[in-house]
Amino acid sequence: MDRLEKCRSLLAGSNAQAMLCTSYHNKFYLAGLYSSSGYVLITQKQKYVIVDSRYYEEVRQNNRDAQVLLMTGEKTYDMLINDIIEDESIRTVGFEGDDLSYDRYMILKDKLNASLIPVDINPIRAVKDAGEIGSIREACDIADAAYTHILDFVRAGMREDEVANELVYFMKKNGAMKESFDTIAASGIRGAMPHAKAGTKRIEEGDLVTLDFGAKVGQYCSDITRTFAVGKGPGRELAKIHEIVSEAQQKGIEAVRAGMRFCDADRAARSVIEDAGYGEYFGHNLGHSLGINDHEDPRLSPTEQSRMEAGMVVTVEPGIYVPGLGGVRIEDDVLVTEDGPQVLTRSPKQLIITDKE
Ligand SMILES: [Mn+2]
Repeated sequence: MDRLEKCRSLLAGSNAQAMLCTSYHNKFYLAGLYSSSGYVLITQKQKYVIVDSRYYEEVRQNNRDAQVLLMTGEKTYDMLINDIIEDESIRTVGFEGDDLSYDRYMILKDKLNASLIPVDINPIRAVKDAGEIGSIREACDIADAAYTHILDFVRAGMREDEVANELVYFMKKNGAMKESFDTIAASGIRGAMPHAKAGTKRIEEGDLVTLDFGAKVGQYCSDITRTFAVGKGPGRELAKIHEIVSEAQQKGIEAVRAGMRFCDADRAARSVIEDAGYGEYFGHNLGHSLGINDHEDPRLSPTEQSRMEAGMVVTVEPGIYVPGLGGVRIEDDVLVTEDGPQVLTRSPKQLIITDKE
């Protein structure tokens, strides 16, 4: 099924006769439009892209299969949409409830001559096609190269944000359009905060450093985490924690396969951490789906009962975070196939100790 077919088939199971897309990710997915501005309207007959003059030419070139409509001061988007509503006798229009603000919803509700119904079309993006997987692979390769670079670059005495900025600069120099999200760099006891943004703390010799970062290629994200030691090895407990997280991550990856439930992968990894006595220090999900957004559904959570399908891309990222001591997380991006997991990020996962000089 192509993207429009997937969208229409999802609509057929809802009460909406057409779908009005407003989010960056779904407008990009359906029409190559990555912008806060503009609308993509999918009806059973036609795909419409409604943009102003800033986007018109580019959108027209990228959407030979669509009717591209120009909104202006005289012919506003609501007039254009109402014309379509009338032409195609549409009574109900779906909207993205998780994207449209309350204010914009109230305006649309007032202006459009159809009832508005919230419809979640994000599931159409869950299974990736070959082109999408190709972009994610490239994004993973760039992240891997950046990790190799940063292991060589980092020294005790540097600030976390200095390391994070170097990482982003390297990725951009090597083909990334941007970073997937704000880079997480947590050293020493800050490692106990799973999502600590890179700060001004200086990295000390013997600190464990957790870097969680990714590159975007063609709007598709990679998302990788590694935890390494700077200059000398960490204490015994943190070294042991690194081993436990490695083993949990391996078990989680092995449970990624078409037909498996997401919660079963979470369980496989979580059991390792619980059996080692650190269950209370692993407070987040095992992972999430990955695509145009860094965090997509379905999640690899303890409660997600749905099953993985070939072509989905997920992260596997267990961690242990001990307040006052530090933390370890290891994350890979994994393609779900019928035959099992295909790990797309390939950076080494053993506990690396960087050079002193
Ligand atoms: Mn992640």
